[in-house]
Amino acid sequence: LVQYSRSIDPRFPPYFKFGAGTAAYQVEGGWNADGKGESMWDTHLHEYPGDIKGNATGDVAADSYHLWREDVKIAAKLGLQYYKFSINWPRVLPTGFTNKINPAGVKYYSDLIDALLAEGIEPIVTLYHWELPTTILRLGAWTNPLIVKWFGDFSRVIYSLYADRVKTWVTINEPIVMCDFYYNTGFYPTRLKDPDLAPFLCNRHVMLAHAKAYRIFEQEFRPKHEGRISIANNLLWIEPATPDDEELARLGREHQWGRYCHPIFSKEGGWPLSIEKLMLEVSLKQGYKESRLPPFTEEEKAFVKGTADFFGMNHYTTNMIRSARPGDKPGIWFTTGSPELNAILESPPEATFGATPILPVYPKGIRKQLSWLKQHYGDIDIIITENGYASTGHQLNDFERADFIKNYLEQVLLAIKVDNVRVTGYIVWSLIDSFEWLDGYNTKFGLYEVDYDHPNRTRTPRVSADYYACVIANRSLDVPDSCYNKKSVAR
Ligand code: GBH
Repeated sequence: LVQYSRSIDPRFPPYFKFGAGTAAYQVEGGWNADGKGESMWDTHLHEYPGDIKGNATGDVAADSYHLWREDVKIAAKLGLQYYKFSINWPRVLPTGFTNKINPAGVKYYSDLIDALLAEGIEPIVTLYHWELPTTILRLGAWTNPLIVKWFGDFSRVIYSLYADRVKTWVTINEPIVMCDFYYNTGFYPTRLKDPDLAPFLCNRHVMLAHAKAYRIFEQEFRPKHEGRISIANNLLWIEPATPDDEELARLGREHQWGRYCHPIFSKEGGWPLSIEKLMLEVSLKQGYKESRLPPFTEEEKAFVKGTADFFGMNHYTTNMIRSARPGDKPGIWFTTGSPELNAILESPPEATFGATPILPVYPKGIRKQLSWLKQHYGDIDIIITENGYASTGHQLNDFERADFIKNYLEQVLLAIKVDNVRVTGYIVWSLIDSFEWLDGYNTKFGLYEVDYDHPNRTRTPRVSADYYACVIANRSLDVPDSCYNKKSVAR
């Protein structure tokens, strides 16, 4: 592990807060415990076990439904200021709708929130990290416009239960994954491969559902409770592969995350104009009579615009973009390219890799990303709601993860101190090893290892946990060597 290079003042500003996160399906288990309904992940993995590496499911996962006290203990030991977790929608509303509320689910999150607050840790609650009730999956999931109302109703229930104690909310996690990625591959619980229409219907409904949840808070809860709300977008930083690809990179960014940010954060609202234009042209060429990216009415634009009190940024990686050459297949938008832009995405040549080939490690990208946000959306507070490193195997000596955190945080400090970007928080993905979607339990992101072969799901700190605890305690990247001592490897 290389010591911090002292290229800038290594101390974090006093307002900056450190955290770590998890998501309900990835850690909770207790899939049918105490009156919980099914989410689309429960149903999908029971119907198609072979879809996931090692036939893994989240039925038990890290068993945080029962072991949450340990998670709180770990969070306190690390000295976290934020713990970000998500609500499992059908754990609270077993039918997906508000006709039935599950008292055990209500109590679970209530106890967790109280325990965090008792340790001086602020909860950041994500309303939706892909735990869609199966009832709503059957009704068309995010392609059904009624989801806007249903998500609003769900949000109201959650605020009424916890807004007295929770002060920071994220409505929806990474809509680009559940819209663009799910519907372009068909591997995910929606099991629908429909690249032409579904991603864009989903995109539109997500924007409106987010805004609905925001407006409900604003009108019904803000008078009584303080609170900040935003959405957490996955921002893949895109660099031009050659000087000729500058314009393509601009379009790529607007296509990649502009569609999920511009309607909320831009001055004018609505879709990014360049993408609105492009999607109309492409759609007409394909014989459609209108754009596959359905336009917003002026009223809808105004409804969505400004519905965020901070910017929630999940950032993992950077890609290079270039025009497709003859023979290239501009595959799936978000990971390999875009048919609409006739473009290919590739890893930066200098990148290094953890265990996930689609997440090249490229720390400089995060600084560029942060500057881009300031330039385009103004001086809004930014919380880095996810950033983390993938490893495999039983590995407590994860110096690479500690390095990853240090190198990304160094770029964040440069953004704060040199570029004057208002970054106010940083949340490591993730607190503990969890169910990594299609990768099952092979890919690990945890500061703490979870022993998935043991019924107790024993949690053990990795070197990165000790390192991160030191950074938090010192509020600086300049930490003593003793902060990353070698672990004795248990197995
Ligand atoms: C985040 O997504 C998610 O918010 C979080 O839940 C997830 O655990 C974390 O990143 C790490 O992936 O295995 O074929 O499903 C970031 C985007 C989406 C990129 C899932 C990796 C895995 C491909 N990630 N994707 S697959």
